[in-house]
Amino acid sequence: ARKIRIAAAQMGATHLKDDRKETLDRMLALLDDAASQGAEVVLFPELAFTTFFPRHLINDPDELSSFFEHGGVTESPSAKPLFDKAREVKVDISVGFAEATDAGERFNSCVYYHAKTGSILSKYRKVHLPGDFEPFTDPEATNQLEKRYFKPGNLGFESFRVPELALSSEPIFGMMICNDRRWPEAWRCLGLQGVEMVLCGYNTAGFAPHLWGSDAKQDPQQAEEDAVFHHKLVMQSNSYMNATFSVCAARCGMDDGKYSLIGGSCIVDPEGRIVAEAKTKEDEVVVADCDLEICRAGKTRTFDFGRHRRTEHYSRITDQ
Ligand code: CDT
Repeated sequence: ARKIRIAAAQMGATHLKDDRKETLDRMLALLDDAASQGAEVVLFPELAFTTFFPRHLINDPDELSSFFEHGGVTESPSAKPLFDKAREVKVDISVGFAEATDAGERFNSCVYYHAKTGSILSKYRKVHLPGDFEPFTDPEATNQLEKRYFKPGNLGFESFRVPELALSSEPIFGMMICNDRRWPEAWRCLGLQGVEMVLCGYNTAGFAPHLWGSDAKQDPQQAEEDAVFHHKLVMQSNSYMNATFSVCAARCGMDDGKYSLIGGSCIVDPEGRIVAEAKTKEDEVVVADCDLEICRAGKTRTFDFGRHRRTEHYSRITDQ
């Protein structure tokens, strides 16, 4: 057995004007909770330290800057206590944040932080940025201005090994962020590296007819049900098709009394089954024991890529 106890730290409503210290305190409490349940790795959501600010048009540069971590996330005063706590409780964390580089670039990023060595093992920058550069003209529409605030990620989909986890051999991890989970190419890039555990934090609007754009989704309740269905569909199917576990952590709930984000944080096994999932749309820790050994069946049989893929027919995927 190569067992890992993994946790998704789901975060409920986080409002635009919430004090960042309060949000950070919630994250510290979630980490304590997960640690007390014996979790070895805890995944936090996309852009976990603030509200989902890309829904707002923010023209004031100082205000916009206040949502970003500057000078390296582990040293940024508004994020550092989380990494310090991870070291203290000896639990690895993966967390999403808005990254401002010294060169003035901005990305929607996440890191995997190795508690034992106090170092970042891997960083990922979101590749698939949904939404638009310009806000909608309809004042009722919910914006998704990720193309305005972030550059597309430039680090690719790189798997990485985590030392001293899972006993007999080091597990292979990969990370993606929110909208990436809807793109099979992202999963396949990790799958081709033999990934055994995919981490994905997200903020998914429950009702955003201008974004999802289908008549069937005009009813907010139906729209949210569909959004949860599609979320689970992509997590379960892509985990199965790449013979990997996956963990996803939501920022969810009703932000500012009017922006609904779906819950549905869960842990999926390589057969595509949900083995643990959130019961609320609030701060909640979801924990599961994952035996990475069971990835082997899919990787050596149905999805033995070396034996069964026919790459001569796949060139359209990258040529177009
Ligand atoms: N944050 C993020 O990437 N959200 C997207 C919304 C898509 S457009 C409503 C998602 O794929 O969940």
